[in-house]
Amino acid sequence: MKLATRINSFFRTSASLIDILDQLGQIAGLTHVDLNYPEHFTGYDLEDIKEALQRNNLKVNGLAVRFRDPFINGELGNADPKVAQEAKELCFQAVDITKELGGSQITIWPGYDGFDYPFQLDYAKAWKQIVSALQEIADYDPAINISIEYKPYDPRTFALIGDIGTTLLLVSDVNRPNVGVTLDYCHMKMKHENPAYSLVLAAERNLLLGVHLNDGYGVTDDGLMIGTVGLTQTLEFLYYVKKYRYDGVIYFDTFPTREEAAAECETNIKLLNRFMSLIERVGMDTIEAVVSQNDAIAAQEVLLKCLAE
Ligand SMILES: [Mn+2]
Repeated sequence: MKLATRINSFFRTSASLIDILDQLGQIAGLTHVDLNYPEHFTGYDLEDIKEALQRNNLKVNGLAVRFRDPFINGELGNADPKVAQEAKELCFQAVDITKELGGSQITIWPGYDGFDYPFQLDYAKAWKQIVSALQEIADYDPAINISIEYKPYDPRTFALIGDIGTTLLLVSDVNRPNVGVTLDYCHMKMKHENPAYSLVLAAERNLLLGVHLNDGYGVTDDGLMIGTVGLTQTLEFLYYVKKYRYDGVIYFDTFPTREEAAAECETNIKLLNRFMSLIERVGMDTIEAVVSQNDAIAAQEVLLKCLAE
């Protein structure tokens, strides 16, 4: 499995990205990193980052574009053409650096493209503007994938791109082969989606480019360790990760605000390995046979088998 973890979790106790890369290199099982652009690059020489990645045997999955203050009223869909252009430029730069670092994709979470009040936003105009911006970003370098990570709210009351259906509609409107979807478990729970179903909708269309695992209670983006709250839903989600042979990176998007970040990451890896071996022990065919019955009682066979001694 290709695994990555959230770098910002380590900034609580480490001031330097290079130190953090050295710490990540010590965690058995971690293979990739996702870097935030521009924040993780500010004050560093790209060559130093490359060197730290190499000596720690870490590959770059891609860059996550982080939109800050100037974009709080919208990014690609901002009504001010100058701000919208700056948002695009940020994505172009992220594509360039991703390529330079040997990564394959940028992740765009359009967290500020949304609204808080009725009559605040011209929905059709913003939508069309986002579609055309994503087309430009996708065409800028067709070798780099563009993955859209949706989240239903926070920081906006309503995100424009807030659920699996809307995201797939967006990807369909953008209509470029290098545009797809990143699924974040907590974001799906916030929208009351069942994560496995969202995965199937994306994977059936061959659009699954990223998986962010974490857990939470569904109201906010809790970023808890994986499977700790929604064990059965996580197992179902991972069953489909295997079934569709998703071979991209699994990224632990967790927020160890009190916990030691390396130990927290190692626990996520242990949990994931255990969940995957449970699924193997029960058997993909057995699970498929259970699912084909469309029977609530029969469905518990999977859980019972997982819990069997
Ligand atoms: Mn995420």
